Amino acid sequence: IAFSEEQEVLVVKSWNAMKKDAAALSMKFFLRVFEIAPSAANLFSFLREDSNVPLENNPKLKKHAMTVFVMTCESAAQLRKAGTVTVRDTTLKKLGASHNKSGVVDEHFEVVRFALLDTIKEAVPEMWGPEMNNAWTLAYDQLAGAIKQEMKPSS
Ligand code: HEM
Ligand code: ISQ
Repeated sequence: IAFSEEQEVLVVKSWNAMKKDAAALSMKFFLRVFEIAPSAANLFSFLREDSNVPLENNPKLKKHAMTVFVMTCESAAQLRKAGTVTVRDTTLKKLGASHNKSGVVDEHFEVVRFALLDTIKEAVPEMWGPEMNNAWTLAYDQLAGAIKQEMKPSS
């Protein structure tokens, strides 16, 4: 994995600074996805079911957003130590299967990456810069690539 020690330091440093605000940041992250791609909301069963509740008050969304944000950040922070992509509480195989079933396509991963980078940039503006952007992009792309790999029908 082409993830350098410097990049690991940047990711771990910013994740440590964001951790305490993970709940609020997760919500921002999720809502940002739907700002960029409103139609992506149709992919989520708990949004289809509770479509009359405002997005930001949907309790399932809150819990879900937090899981995804923490999973993505921890996977990034672990990347060098583990030597490969790892996820907490589940497997890449399960993630691949569920995302496939939900109708997620490659373009969605770019929307989520954009929303993630935007959220981090807003959370730690004093740390943000091209190196931080590159480090998070690389870490996210490894995780997204691993999930996409498991989404292929052959795997
Ligand atoms: C479900 C993580 C990318 C849409 C989930 C779950 C997790 C997760 C942990 C819940 C468990 C499961 O259903 O397996 C991630 C991570 C991603 C990623 C770590 C990228 C690195 C995406 C993208 C989309 C997406 C790009 C499309 C916008 C969904 C949907 C569900 C889901 C629709 C099912 C929600 C439901 O109806 O219950 N994701 N996800 N995910 N994700 Fe993602
Ligand atoms: C990916 N999968 C499930 C939920 C998500 C919420 C926000 C951003 C990405 C996500």
